[in-house]
Amino acid sequence: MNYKNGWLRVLALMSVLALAFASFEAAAAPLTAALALDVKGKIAKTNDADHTAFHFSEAQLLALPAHSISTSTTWTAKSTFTGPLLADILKTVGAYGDEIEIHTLDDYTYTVPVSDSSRYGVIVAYSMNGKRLQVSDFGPLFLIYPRDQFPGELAGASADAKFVWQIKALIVK
Ligand SMILES: Nc1nc2c(c(=O)[nH]1)N[C@H]1C(S)=C(S)[C@@H](COP(=O)(O)O)O[C@H]1N2
Ligand SMILES: [Mo]
Repeated sequence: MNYKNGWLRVLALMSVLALAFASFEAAAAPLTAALALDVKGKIAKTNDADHTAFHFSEAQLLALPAHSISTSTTWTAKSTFTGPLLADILKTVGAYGDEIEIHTLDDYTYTVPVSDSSRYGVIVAYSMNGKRLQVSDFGPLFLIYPRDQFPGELAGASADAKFVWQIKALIVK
């Protein structure tokens, strides 16, 4: 075998392997949506160009102190949910309203009172049992109340509406 031909074959084989590996890696990459959250309405602090919204990046959400709530929900067996306190998000943006209108990727909207944040220590969860919530699995952000600790107030069908998943924005009213 000719010396030059041999090396060309090795190079060709290596590029085929590299390409195959690259596409395998792309296919195996987890479908985790980047965390992001927009807060608008009655807020004293904004960080966007036209001063109407506070946009939380993934890094900003992860920088807030993480809190956990262990509870069952209508859709999930008892699990540990983790994320920032809704109260800390509201504090960061200087929220001064009484209600929060929540908007989601699937265009569901529900309004909860700001008082829920301190009464129940509500969290905006980005993980369940240590795993990031996927969009197909209530992610990227899921409003979690300590339902098991307040069965009278939070376990009924009417309270289910508070467990809003696929959150993309909060409007303080
Ligand atoms: N993102 C999102 N969260 C949501 C909903 C929704 O449609 N989208 N439905 C809410 C309401 S009104 C209740 S009762 C339950 C409804 O969930 P279900 O569609 O499984 O009945 O989840 C709450 N959270
Ligand atoms: Mo509902």
